[in-house]
Amino acid sequence: QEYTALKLKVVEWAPKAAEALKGKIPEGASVYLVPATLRPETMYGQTCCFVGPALKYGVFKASEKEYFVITERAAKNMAFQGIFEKDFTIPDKAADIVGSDMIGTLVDAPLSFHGQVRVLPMDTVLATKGTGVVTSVPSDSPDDFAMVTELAKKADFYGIKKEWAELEIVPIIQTPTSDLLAPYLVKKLKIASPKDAKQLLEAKELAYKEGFYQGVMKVGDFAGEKVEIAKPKVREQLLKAGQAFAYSEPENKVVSRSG
Ligand code: ZZB
Repeated sequence: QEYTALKLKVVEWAPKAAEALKGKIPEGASVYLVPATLRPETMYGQTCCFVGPALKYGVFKASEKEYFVITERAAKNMAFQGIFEKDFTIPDKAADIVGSDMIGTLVDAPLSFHGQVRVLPMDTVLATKGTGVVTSVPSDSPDDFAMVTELAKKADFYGIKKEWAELEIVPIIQTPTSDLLAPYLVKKLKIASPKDAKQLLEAKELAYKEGFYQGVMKVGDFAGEKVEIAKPKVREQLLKAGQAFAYSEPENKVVSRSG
């Protein structure tokens, strides 16, 4: 899988994260949460950034001035792919941090209408995929819409401020059925919560297909162009601006030793 890894610069740490990182990051360095996405053309619609509250992350040194918050597994893959400045075989880790400590952190979200968004919890984030950090686009990702709906409903339970989960969901892609495809599908398939895994998987597949083959951009520099055409262009813009980089996921193949 070829992902676009997006750099969400930390603007303000949640108190527990600030405590955990105290004295561990050099003065003047920037720290980024780095979600891996397959949908760079949807970045206009980012409303928050998800981490797994129980997942362990590292703050890895990418260069003298830049640190990435990702899983250890992703850091090893990135080191192997030559993404870090030095060719660390074992990536240089400045600190450990658990997802729950980052909830509430404010980050810059490149291209997003909202400019800055909060880090919020999502229990279904997999440690075994991407970077373990997920950028949330509730307009076009059914999983994300189901999760932000749940978070807004039960803000106290999740220990967040309700308004962090209630950023406006702006339409960014028009398809034959809707310009808010994820909310449309969540309603249509009667998805009540992030626990409806089976229907969410179906909704995700439908959203990918319809968005990619029949979607037209409503916003951004490529408004009016088909998603198929705009996707690589938005990606290139992000890469050129230094706001993202290519990250590929090794295939989960079983290697036979018997030859
Ligand atoms: C933004 C986005 C916008 C995404 C969208 C999807 C959609 P997939 O589809 O299963 O192959 N993702 C990335 N890493 C993780 C993780 N560790 N755990 C859980 N989810 C993860 O995986 C690729 C997508 O799954 C990624 O692309 C990311 O969400 C999420 F409008 O980024 B995406 C219809 C989907 N739309």
